[in-house]
Amino acid sequence: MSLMAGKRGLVFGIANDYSIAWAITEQLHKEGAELGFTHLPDRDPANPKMERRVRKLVDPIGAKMLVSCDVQQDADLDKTFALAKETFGEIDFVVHSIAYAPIDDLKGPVYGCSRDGFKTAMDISVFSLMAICKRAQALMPNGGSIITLSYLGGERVIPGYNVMGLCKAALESSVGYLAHELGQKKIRVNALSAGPIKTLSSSAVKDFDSMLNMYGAMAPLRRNVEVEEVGKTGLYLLSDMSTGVTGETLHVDSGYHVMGAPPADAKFS
Ligand code: 0WD
Repeated sequence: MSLMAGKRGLVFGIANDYSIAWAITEQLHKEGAELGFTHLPDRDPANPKMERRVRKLVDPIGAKMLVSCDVQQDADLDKTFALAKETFGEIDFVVHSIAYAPIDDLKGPVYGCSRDGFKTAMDISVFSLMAICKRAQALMPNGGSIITLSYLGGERVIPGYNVMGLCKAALESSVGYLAHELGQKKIRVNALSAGPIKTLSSSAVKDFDSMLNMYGAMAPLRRNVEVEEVGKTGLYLLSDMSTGVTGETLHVDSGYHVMGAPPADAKFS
Protein backbone atom coordinates (compact mmCIF):
# COMPACT_ATOMS: atom_id res chain seq x y z
CA MET A 1 0.00 0.00 0.00
CA SER A 2 1.45 3.38 -1.00
CA LEU A 3 2.19 5.82 1.82
CA MET A 4 0.13 8.68 0.37
CA ALA A 5 -2.71 6.74 -1.30
CA GLY A 6 -5.96 8.67 -0.89
CA LYS A 7 -4.18 11.77 0.44
CA ARG A 8 -4.62 15.15 -1.23
CA GLY A 9 -2.61 18.29 -0.77
CA LEU A 10 -1.09 21.53 -2.00
CA VAL A 11 2.52 22.40 -2.77
CA PHE A 12 3.65 26.05 -2.64
CA GLY A 13 7.12 27.02 -3.88
CA ILE A 14 8.12 25.20 -7.04
CA ALA A 15 10.21 27.56 -9.17
CA ASN A 16 11.89 24.89 -11.31
CA ASP A 17 13.14 21.30 -11.17
CA TYR A 18 15.95 22.30 -8.77
CA SER A 19 13.42 23.49 -6.16
CA ILE A 20 13.22 21.62 -2.87
CA ALA A 21 9.42 21.65 -3.28
CA TRP A 22 9.87 19.66 -6.49
CA ALA A 23 12.03 17.04 -4.74
CA ILE A 24 9.29 16.63 -2.11
CA THR A 25 6.64 16.49 -4.85
CA GLU A 26 8.47 13.66 -6.63
CA GLN A 27 8.36 11.57 -3.44
CA LEU A 28 4.69 12.40 -2.76
CA HIS A 29 3.74 11.51 -6.32
CA LYS A 30 5.65 8.21 -6.17
CA GLU A 31 3.63 7.30 -3.07
CA GLY A 32 0.29 8.03 -4.71
CA ALA A 33 -0.65 11.53 -3.44
CA GLU A 34 -3.10 13.72 -5.38
CA LEU A 35 -1.47 17.09 -5.81
CA GLY A 36 -2.30 20.73 -6.46
CA PHE A 37 0.29 23.45 -7.11
CA THR A 38 0.84 27.19 -7.21
CA HIS A 39 3.22 29.27 -9.29
CA LEU A 40 4.35 32.88 -9.01
CA PRO A 41 2.20 35.29 -11.02
CA ASP A 42 3.56 36.20 -14.44
CA ARG A 43 4.32 39.87 -15.05
CA ASP A 44 3.59 39.58 -18.77
CA PRO A 45 0.40 37.56 -19.44
CA ALA A 46 1.46 37.28 -23.09
CA ASN A 47 4.60 35.42 -21.98
CA PRO A 48 3.65 33.30 -18.92
CA LYS A 49 7.15 32.01 -18.14
CA MET A 50 6.47 31.09 -14.50
CA GLU A 51 3.33 29.13 -15.29
CA ARG A 52 5.01 27.38 -18.20
CA ARG A 53 8.01 26.33 -16.10
CA VAL A 54 5.86 24.81 -13.37
CA ARG A 55 3.24 23.35 -15.75
CA LYS A 56 5.98 21.50 -17.64
CA LEU A 57 6.83 19.70 -14.40
CA VAL A 58 3.43 19.10 -12.85
CA ASP A 59 1.24 18.23 -15.85
CA PRO A 60 3.11 14.96 -16.53
CA ILE A 61 2.51 13.83 -12.93
CA GLY A 62 -1.22 14.48 -13.19
CA ALA A 63 -1.55 17.74 -11.20
CA LYS A 64 -5.17 18.25 -10.13
CA MET A 65 -4.79 22.05 -10.06
CA LEU A 66 -2.24 24.75 -10.87
CA VAL A 67 -2.97 28.33 -9.92
CA SER A 68 -1.05 31.58 -9.79
CA CYS A 69 -0.49 32.75 -6.20
CA ASP A 70 1.56 35.58 -4.72
CA VAL A 71 1.48 34.91 -0.97
CA GLN A 72 1.65 38.66 -0.31
CA GLN A 73 -1.88 38.94 -1.72
CA ASP A 74 -4.77 37.78 0.48
CA ALA A 75 -6.98 37.56 -2.62
CA ASP A 76 -4.51 35.12 -4.24
CA LEU A 77 -4.45 32.93 -1.13
CA ASP A 78 -8.26 32.98 -0.93
CA LYS A 79 -8.51 32.06 -4.61
CA THR A 80 -6.00 29.20 -4.18
CA PHE A 81 -7.85 27.63 -1.24
CA ALA A 82 -11.26 28.15 -2.90
CA LEU A 83 -9.95 26.20 -5.89
CA ALA A 84 -8.49 23.54 -3.57
CA LYS A 85 -11.93 23.14 -1.96
CA GLU A 86 -13.59 22.86 -5.35
CA THR A 87 -10.95 20.38 -6.59
CA PHE A 88 -10.38 18.18 -3.54
CA GLY A 89 -13.16 18.99 -1.04
CA GLU A 90 -10.86 18.27 1.87
CA ILE A 91 -7.06 18.25 1.97
CA ASP A 92 -4.56 16.24 4.04
CA PHE A 93 -1.29 18.17 3.67
CA VAL A 94 0.42 21.38 2.61
CA VAL A 95 4.06 22.01 1.63
CA HIS A 96 5.22 25.59 2.31
CA SER A 97 8.59 26.01 0.54
CA ILE A 98 8.73 29.76 0.10
CA ALA A 99 11.24 32.42 1.06
CA TYR A 100 12.35 35.75 -0.33
CA ALA A 101 14.33 38.85 0.65
CA PRO A 102 15.21 41.74 -1.66
CA ILE A 103 18.79 41.16 -2.81
CA ASP A 104 20.13 44.48 -1.48
CA ASP A 105 18.76 43.68 1.97
CA LEU A 106 19.94 40.06 1.84
CA LYS A 107 23.51 41.14 1.08
CA GLY A 108 23.87 42.53 4.59
CA PRO A 109 24.90 43.83 6.97
CA VAL A 110 21.81 42.97 8.98
CA TYR A 111 21.87 46.39 10.64
CA GLY A 112 21.69 47.96 7.19
CA CYS A 113 18.50 46.13 6.14
CA SER A 114 15.82 48.57 4.99
CA ARG A 115 12.48 48.72 6.80
CA ASP A 116 10.63 47.82 3.62
CA GLY A 117 13.04 44.99 2.82
CA PHE A 118 12.57 43.55 6.31
CA LYS A 119 8.79 43.72 6.01
CA THR A 120 8.84 42.07 2.59
CA ALA A 121 11.17 39.29 3.75
CA MET A 122 9.09 38.57 6.86
CA ASP A 123 5.81 38.79 4.94
CA ILE A 124 6.81 36.32 2.21
CA SER A 125 9.00 34.01 4.32
CA VAL A 126 7.08 33.88 7.64
CA PHE A 127 3.61 35.46 7.56
CA SER A 128 2.75 33.35 4.51
CA LEU A 129 2.96 30.18 6.64
CA MET A 130 0.47 31.62 9.13
CA ALA A 131 -1.82 32.79 6.32
CA ILE A 132 -1.66 29.36 4.68
CA CYS A 133 -2.34 27.52 7.98
CA LYS A 134 -5.40 29.70 8.59
CA ARG A 135 -6.92 28.72 5.26
CA ALA A 136 -5.66 25.10 5.19
CA GLN A 137 -7.13 24.16 8.57
CA ALA A 138 -10.62 24.94 7.30
CA LEU A 139 -10.13 22.20 4.67
CA MET A 140 -8.71 19.67 7.16
CA PRO A 141 -11.68 18.52 9.27
CA ASN A 142 -10.00 15.16 9.87
CA GLY A 143 -6.55 16.54 10.61
CA GLY A 144 -3.50 16.86 8.42
CA SER A 145 0.16 17.71 8.13
CA ILE A 146 1.79 21.01 7.17
CA ILE A 147 5.51 21.45 6.60
CA THR A 148 7.76 24.43 5.99
CA LEU A 149 11.42 24.64 4.95
CA SER A 150 13.97 26.21 7.25
CA TYR A 151 17.74 26.53 7.60
CA LEU A 152 20.27 26.48 10.46
CA GLY A 153 20.85 30.21 9.92
CA GLY A 154 17.66 30.70 11.97
CA GLU A 155 19.25 29.07 15.04
CA ARG A 156 22.87 30.23 14.73
CA VAL A 157 24.76 32.98 12.98
CA ILE A 158 25.70 31.88 9.47
CA PRO A 159 27.65 34.73 7.84
CA GLY A 160 26.01 35.71 4.55
CA TYR A 161 22.55 34.42 5.49
CA ASN A 162 21.75 37.76 7.13
CA VAL A 163 18.11 38.88 7.25
CA MET A 164 16.95 35.45 6.06
CA GLY A 165 18.36 34.07 9.34
CA LEU A 166 16.02 36.38 11.25
CA CYS A 167 13.15 35.16 9.07
CA LYS A 168 13.96 31.49 9.73
CA ALA A 169 14.12 32.13 13.49
CA ALA A 170 10.63 33.64 13.32
CA LEU A 171 9.46 30.82 11.03
CA GLU A 172 10.64 28.11 13.44
CA SER A 173 9.02 29.93 16.35
CA SER A 174 5.76 30.15 14.41
CA VAL A 175 5.92 26.39 13.79
CA GLY A 176 5.75 25.83 17.56
CA TYR A 177 2.83 28.20 18.08
CA LEU A 178 0.93 26.86 15.07
CA ALA A 179 1.53 23.26 16.19
CA HIS A 180 0.09 24.19 19.59
CA GLU A 181 -2.95 25.94 18.12
CA LEU A 182 -3.78 23.29 15.52
CA GLY A 183 -2.88 20.19 17.52
CA GLN A 184 -6.38 19.69 18.90
CA LYS A 185 -7.65 19.59 15.35
CA LYS A 186 -5.17 16.76 14.67
CA ILE A 187 -3.20 19.03 12.36
CA ARG A 188 0.57 18.72 12.67
CA VAL A 189 2.99 21.53 11.78
CA ASN A 190 6.71 20.85 11.37
CA ALA A 191 9.80 22.48 9.89
CA LEU A 192 12.36 20.64 7.83
CA SER A 193 15.74 22.32 8.24
CA ALA A 194 17.74 21.40 5.14
CA GLY A 195 21.48 21.60 4.54
CA PRO A 196 22.61 23.79 1.64
CA ILE A 197 21.28 22.77 -1.77
CA LYS A 198 21.88 24.52 -5.09
CA THR A 199 18.63 26.13 -6.20
CA LEU A 200 17.43 29.43 -7.69
CA SER A 201 17.01 30.94 -4.19
CA SER A 202 20.29 29.75 -2.73
CA SER A 203 22.22 31.29 -5.64
CA ALA A 204 21.34 34.65 -4.02
CA VAL A 205 23.18 33.73 -0.79
CA LYS A 206 26.76 35.10 -0.68
CA ASP A 207 29.59 32.52 -0.60
CA PHE A 208 27.18 29.63 -1.10
CA ASP A 209 29.85 27.42 -2.71
CA SER A 210 32.21 27.78 0.24
CA MET A 211 29.31 26.83 2.50
CA LEU A 212 28.86 23.63 0.48
CA ASN A 213 32.58 22.84 0.90
CA MET A 214 32.42 23.48 4.62
CA TYR A 215 29.46 21.12 5.10
CA GLY A 216 31.31 18.39 3.20
CA ALA A 217 34.32 18.81 5.49
CA MET A 218 32.55 19.32 8.83
CA ALA A 219 29.35 17.27 8.84
CA PRO A 220 29.40 13.92 10.68
CA LEU A 221 28.52 12.20 7.39
CA ARG A 222 31.38 14.15 5.67
CA ARG A 223 29.20 15.06 2.69
CA ASN A 224 26.48 17.41 1.63
CA VAL A 225 22.89 16.36 1.75
CA GLU A 226 21.17 15.33 -1.49
CA VAL A 227 17.93 17.07 -2.44
CA GLU A 228 16.33 13.63 -2.76
CA GLU A 229 17.04 13.05 0.95
CA VAL A 230 15.20 16.27 1.77
CA GLY A 231 12.34 15.05 -0.41
CA LYS A 232 12.12 11.75 1.45
CA THR A 233 12.05 13.46 4.85
CA GLY A 234 9.31 15.73 3.53
CA LEU A 235 7.38 12.58 2.61
CA TYR A 236 7.93 11.18 6.12
CA LEU A 237 6.61 14.34 7.79
CA LEU A 238 3.57 14.49 5.50
CA SER A 239 2.69 10.80 5.78
CA ASP A 240 1.22 8.73 8.59
CA MET A 241 4.77 7.55 9.39
CA SER A 242 5.12 10.68 11.56
CA THR A 243 1.70 10.93 13.26
CA GLY A 244 3.35 11.50 16.66
CA VAL A 245 5.57 14.36 15.46
CA THR A 246 4.56 18.03 15.60
CA GLY A 247 6.16 21.38 16.44
CA GLU A 248 9.50 19.88 15.42
CA THR A 249 12.40 21.31 13.45
CA LEU A 250 13.95 18.27 11.83
CA HIS A 251 17.47 18.73 10.44
CA VAL A 252 18.34 17.03 7.16
CA ASP A 253 21.91 18.25 6.92
CA SER A 254 24.25 15.23 7.26
CA GLY A 255 24.34 16.07 10.97
CA TYR A 256 26.16 19.41 10.50
CA HIS A 257 24.06 21.16 13.17
CA VAL A 258 25.48 19.06 16.04
CA MET A 259 29.10 20.13 15.42
CA GLY A 260 30.73 22.82 17.55
CA ALA A 261 34.21 22.65 16.03
CA PRO A 262 35.71 21.11 12.86
CA PRO A 263 36.74 17.43 13.03
CA ALA A 264 40.51 16.76 13.03
CA ASP A 265 40.43 15.52 9.41
CA ALA A 266 38.55 18.55 8.05
CA LYS A 267 40.17 20.14 5.00
CA PHE A 268 38.59 23.29 3.61
CA SER A 269 39.12 24.02 -0.07
O1 0WD B 1 20.04 25.52 0.34
C1 0WD B 1 18.85 25.70 0.11
N1 0WD B 1 18.39 25.83 -1.10
C2 0WD B 1 17.92 25.74 1.28
C3 0WD B 1 16.64 26.25 1.14
C4 0WD B 1 18.40 25.24 2.58
C5 0WD B 1 17.42 25.29 3.63
C6 0WD B 1 16.17 25.81 3.44
N2 0WD B 1 15.81 26.30 2.21
C7 0WD B 1 14.46 26.86 2.07
C8 0WD B 1 14.35 28.23 1.47
O2 0WD B 1 14.68 29.26 2.41
C9 0WD B 1 12.87 28.25 1.12
O3 0WD B 1 12.09 28.49 2.27
O4 0WD B 1 13.69 26.05 1.23
C10 0WD B 1 12.63 26.81 0.66
C11 0WD B 1 12.63 26.59 -0.84
O5 0WD B 1 13.81 27.12 -1.37
P1 0WD B 1 14.53 26.57 -2.70
O6 0WD B 1 13.89 25.33 -3.17
O7 0WD B 1 15.98 26.62 -2.41
O8 0WD B 1 14.29 27.79 -3.70
P2 0WD B 1 13.43 28.05 -5.02
O9 0WD B 1 13.50 26.89 -5.95
O10 0WD B 1 13.91 29.38 -5.57
O11 0WD B 1 11.95 28.22 -4.46
C12 0WD B 1 11.55 29.24 -3.61
C13 0WD B 1 10.29 29.82 -4.18
C14 0WD B 1 10.38 30.92 -5.20
O12 0WD B 1 11.20 30.82 -6.19
P3 0WD B 1 11.89 32.17 -6.82
O13 0WD B 1 13.31 31.72 -6.93
O14 0WD B 1 11.19 32.34 -8.11
O15 0WD B 1 11.73 33.33 -5.86
O16 0WD B 1 9.51 30.55 -3.30
C15 0WD B 1 8.44 31.08 -4.07
C16 0WD B 1 8.89 31.06 -5.51
O17 0WD B 1 8.30 30.02 -6.22
N3 0WD B 1 8.10 32.44 -3.76
C17 0WD B 1 6.82 32.84 -3.69
N4 0WD B 1 5.67 32.16 -3.82
C18 0WD B 1 4.54 32.86 -3.69
N5 0WD B 1 4.50 34.18 -3.45
C19 0WD B 1 6.88 34.22 -3.42
C20 0WD B 1 5.64 34.89 -3.30
N6 0WD B 1 5.56 36.21 -3.05
N7 0WD B 1 8.17 34.61 -3.36
C21 0WD B 1 8.91 33.51 -3.57
